[in-house]
Amino acid sequence: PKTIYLKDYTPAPYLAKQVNLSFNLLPGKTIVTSEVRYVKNPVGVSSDLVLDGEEQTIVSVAKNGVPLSDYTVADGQMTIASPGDEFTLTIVSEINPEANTALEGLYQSQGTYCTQCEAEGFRRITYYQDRPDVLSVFTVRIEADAKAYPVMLSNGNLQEEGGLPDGRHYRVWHDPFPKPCYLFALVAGDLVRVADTFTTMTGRNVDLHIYVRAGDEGQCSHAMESLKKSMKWDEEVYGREYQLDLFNIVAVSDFNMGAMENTSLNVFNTALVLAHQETATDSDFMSVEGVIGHEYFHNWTGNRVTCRDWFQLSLKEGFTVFRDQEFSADLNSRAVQRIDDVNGLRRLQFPEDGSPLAHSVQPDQFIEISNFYTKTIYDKGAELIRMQHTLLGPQTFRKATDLYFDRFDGQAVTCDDFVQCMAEASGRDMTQFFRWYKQAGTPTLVASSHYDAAQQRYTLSFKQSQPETPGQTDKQPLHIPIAVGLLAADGREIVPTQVLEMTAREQSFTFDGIAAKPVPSILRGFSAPVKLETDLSDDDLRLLQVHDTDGFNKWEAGQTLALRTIQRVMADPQADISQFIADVGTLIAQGLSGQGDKALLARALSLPMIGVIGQYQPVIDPAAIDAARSSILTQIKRAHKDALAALYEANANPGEFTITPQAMGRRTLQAAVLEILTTTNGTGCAARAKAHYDAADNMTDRVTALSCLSDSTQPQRAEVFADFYTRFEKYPLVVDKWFSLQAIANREQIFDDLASLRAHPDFNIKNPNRVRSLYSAFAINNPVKFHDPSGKGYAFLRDAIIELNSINPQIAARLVTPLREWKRYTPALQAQMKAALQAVLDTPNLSGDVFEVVSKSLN
Ligand code: HT7
Ligand code: ZN
Repeated sequence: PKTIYLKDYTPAPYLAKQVNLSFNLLPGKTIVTSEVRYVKNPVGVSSDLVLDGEEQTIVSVAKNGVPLSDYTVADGQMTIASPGDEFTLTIVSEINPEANTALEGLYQSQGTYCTQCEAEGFRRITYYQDRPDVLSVFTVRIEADAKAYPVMLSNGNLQEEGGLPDGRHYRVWHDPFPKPCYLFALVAGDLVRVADTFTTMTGRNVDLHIYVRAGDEGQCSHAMESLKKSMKWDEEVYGREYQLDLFNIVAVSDFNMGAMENTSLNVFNTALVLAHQETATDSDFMSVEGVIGHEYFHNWTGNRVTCRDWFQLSLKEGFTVFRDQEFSADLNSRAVQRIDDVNGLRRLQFPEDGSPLAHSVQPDQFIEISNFYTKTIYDKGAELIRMQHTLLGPQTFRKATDLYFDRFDGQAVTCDDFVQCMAEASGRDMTQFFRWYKQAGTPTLVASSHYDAAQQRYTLSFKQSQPETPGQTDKQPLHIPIAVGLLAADGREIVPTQVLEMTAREQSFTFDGIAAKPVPSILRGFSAPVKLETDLSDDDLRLLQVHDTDGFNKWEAGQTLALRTIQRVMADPQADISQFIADVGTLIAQGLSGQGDKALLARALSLPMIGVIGQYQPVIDPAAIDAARSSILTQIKRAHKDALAALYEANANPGEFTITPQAMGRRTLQAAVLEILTTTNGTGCAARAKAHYDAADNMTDRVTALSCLSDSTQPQRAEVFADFYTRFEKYPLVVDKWFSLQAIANREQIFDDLASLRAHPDFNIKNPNRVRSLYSAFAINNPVKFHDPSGKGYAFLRDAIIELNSINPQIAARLVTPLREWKRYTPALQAQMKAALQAVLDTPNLSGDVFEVVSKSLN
């Protein structure tokens, strides 16, 4: 496989003025006719036209209507030497969507034709310059059997439709906005439509259509409401209006990722559209809202202004994640949103940044771009935008984004262009800030403090350091925004949040007029994606946990105390942790008094997950972490059993389902309490969890009960899992949950359970959601059994990667993720993880996708 370098970028040799595509959808084959008007690019460096194309049979090629044979095809590219300054090229080719299990290009999902062209799927449809900087106006004609495929959609507006002989029909779609081919989409199937409208800020009416399979139309209202909220939010917060008269969303069951932002024809994984209280959890409802927002926001950040090349992927993804996070924060609880986002970053992006696959937000090289849809590009990328927002402040940031949209609408640009707009709008020099885009690895920030009573002066000192990452040894200091507030010993805030700008490796900041030694609240709102080390005492943290005005840092103080406690118990299982246990009692009492936000209390009562704790260990031993964590949970339960039971009852289901933040907060608090109450997995625990299941009138409560029973060996476990399956076997997304909730079980029989699940008639290796529900759930959310000393967990994953390599290389490559960080584990586990990776690498006919991640992991 070939490595592609950012430094080798050159503009496309030809511009595509107009693209006419015609699809004849036939049983067993699809005939694609592509007619493109090419014009030589004045800034192009070559005169040869080089078109990308894969997995298709060329039927004919013609230039200006005259058959052409003077071209070569090799290594997935067609080259036509010096074809002239302006000409029309017509290529007819044949593809086979029914046989396409990679789910890239044109494929079928349960009989519905659909496309996935980002990043390089368009080349599986026709020969074209498959790169994001070639923008063109597309007209698309689709022809198919009218009965089997009554719905036929593409981007833009419907221009023409009609009947044809032999029961066939056609539709012509035209998208007036030039776009790169990765935003092209086509859907044809027998789907039902849910319709609504939105009136834009200038009074235009936009038709909103969601297409789903018959029977699913009752599960679309949350997605539709989320779409309307997204459209309004983008107008209010960014001044961005939708430009076309129609916005379509289509939900399909077989999809490699969550969703795709194709212009005016978003294609979604059903998991991120369908939501009903009976079948979707609160967390599903939140994900639907967030991803509907995310794809809609791409209309401006990705589509109207797109990427020059795939090294700029974070230009659209980082910015759009930041936008969807802020959208969700505005609609729900800002502190809860931030806690969940940071938890995700620490659990999934920090490990990536510390692994052999660490890469910068604007990478310099890749082999397979689909492997670069990573937590770093998305979530660290969003943190980079957030820091710019923090540094500039909301008004100047808005000025800068206005400038960005005005200047680059209709263009394909770079991350440098974005940051330049930040610099121009603010008058700041952002050169040093740009290092965040180029340097991989999570920086460490060490904070210390000094109080000078005589001078009434308080000094905060910081040291920053960047770890070495593959190919990057010489790291320069970063420009780090550190949001800080100061509290007095009685908990009063004496200095409200201010942003300190750190630019040197070591830097101090002074606060004058401070009458007594304060307690600092550092990195409020997690103002930079760093690992923070402070010299705060346990008492300082306890003060912050109670009094900090910053919701994120209030929670963070409690988590730091929990981490310290876990570390103490890991070092000495008999360690005295009575103070920590007593503090948890205070939190429970607070909950019983009805004070405070329930969602925040639920998070405060939850110990950090094993994956997060591992990030703070020099060598990760999941079983040892789990033992300490379980011992603490058991002590909490024993000490506060009655209070916890009372808190559980006080938050019982009131019998009326809503998805307001308050109702979700109540459910999540009850779930956190039930998790502690059932932690010992005895008979009483199982009875409690079953009672929770029996009282449930919604999926959130059912999943809570199942997850509390998952590790159990009591008879109620089998009863409840069987009932759940029988009730919901017709709902694939719920069956996914049934698979996952068993795959995460930390119990002896797990490897037998996994084998039965793999052999279950509902398991389908070709469906990515089902694969994720078994394999990713196990490998990511069952750290103890995945890292079982027998190596059986690694072998289970290894076999799936090898099987999927030839079926769906993108999904196979993603499954490698939990093995990448092998060097962080104990020597015994390392050896087994490495052996599993090596076995994959030794597999014949390894796809480029899998080869890249496995070979880099082993480096
Ligand atoms: N922009 C979309 C990316 C995407 C994708 C990438 C590779 C393979 C399959 C894919 N499906 C969608 C998703 C997004 O970030 O909005
Ligand atoms: Zn995106």
